[in-house]
Amino acid sequence: MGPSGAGKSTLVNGIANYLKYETLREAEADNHVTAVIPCQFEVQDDDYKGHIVKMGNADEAEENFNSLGHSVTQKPKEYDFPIGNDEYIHIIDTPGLADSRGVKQDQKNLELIRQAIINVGELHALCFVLKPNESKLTIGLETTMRLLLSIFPKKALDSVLFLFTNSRGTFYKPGDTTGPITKLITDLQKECGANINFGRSNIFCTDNEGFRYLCAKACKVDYTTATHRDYEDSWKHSRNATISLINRIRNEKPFDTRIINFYTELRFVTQKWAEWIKNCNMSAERSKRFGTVVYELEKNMIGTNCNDLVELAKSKRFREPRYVFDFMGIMNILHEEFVETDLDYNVANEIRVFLDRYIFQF
Ligand SMILES: Nc1nc2c(ncn2[C@@H]2O[C@H](COP(=O)(O)OP(=O)(O)OP(=O)(O)O)[C@@H](O)[C@H]2O)c(=O)[nH]1
Ligand SMILES: [Mg+2]
Repeated sequence: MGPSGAGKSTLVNGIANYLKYETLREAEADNHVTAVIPCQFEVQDDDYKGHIVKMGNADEAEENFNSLGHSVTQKPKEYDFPIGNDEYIHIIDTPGLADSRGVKQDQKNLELIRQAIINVGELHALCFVLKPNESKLTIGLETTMRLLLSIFPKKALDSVLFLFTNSRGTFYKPGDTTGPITKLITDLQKECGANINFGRSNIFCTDNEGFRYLCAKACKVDYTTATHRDYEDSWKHSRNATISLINRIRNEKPFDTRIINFYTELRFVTQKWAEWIKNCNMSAERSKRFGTVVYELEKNMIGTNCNDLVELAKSKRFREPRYVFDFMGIMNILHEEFVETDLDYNVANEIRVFLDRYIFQF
């Protein structure tokens, strides 16, 4: 995931090749380049004349090349690569955000990403793909990160990894982007207690120009942005980063992505529950149940913004609980409130249906 043009699709193509060839020279000797995702880019010769390099036939509904700042990748798609021992790595490439078509397009793409994540069932890593040369926390970078993070429960944030592309110029380090990302992480920690690591163990730096060089060669276009030695080095660094990334993911415990839907729907039904609560006098027990659920929502998701609901609970004598409930704890509270008692207000039925659905899923 990440901003449009960060190099997500190129990275997936790079990985496909790094897993096949140890060195750029080996790949060249084999005279073969794998482009699992069609790609297209322009290189300029010494007279600044542009030459198009094009690999694979792009279906416009999947990869739509344009020079308008629109996201090239149109929808999330999974790519699988064998990594030995009968194991596969499954990577989902996604459309980029901060699309020049504006907020509406970003919302559409965000929803496509959210659905793809929920459908996959289990995720071992949430990879943010970034470029190393962003020295400011621009609105584009900040909103992209905030929107994407808002999909996940806080528990999933241990799986956040940062993948840098284009990093030869910064010696395969995150470079100036360190500042804005660190600031954003600090802000999120202050705002909602989200903990995101940004350090040696979850930063992986690549430069996929070795892959671009191979594509250009296959199209008989001279690619001379750097020396052959630089491309060989890029290949070596990017391949090592790919291997470290795979090793890291292998040891990661996956999280159940259906939880995302659970919290989103819980937010929705809780809003209705709140409408009912606003107008009634309730026992301390019942106000505690409502308060605990909204407090849990507020604690668990970034950007759900349930503060208004927490305030409502407090106005009904709710005090913040001493410990945070987990998913099953919340299910039990809802069960107590809506199944064990025979409430006859509309929302009760809706919540019962919601509970039935999730009780059997997990
Ligand atoms: N030199 C260099 N160019 C890169 C690298 N990664 C990507 N590019 C180029 O940057 C441009 C954008 O790359 P894409 O892979 O299409 O970016 P994306 O993140 O998939 O973009 P969207 O699909 O629009 O979200 C292309 O011209 C790539 O060839 C890199 O590591 N080094
Ligand atoms: Mg793409």
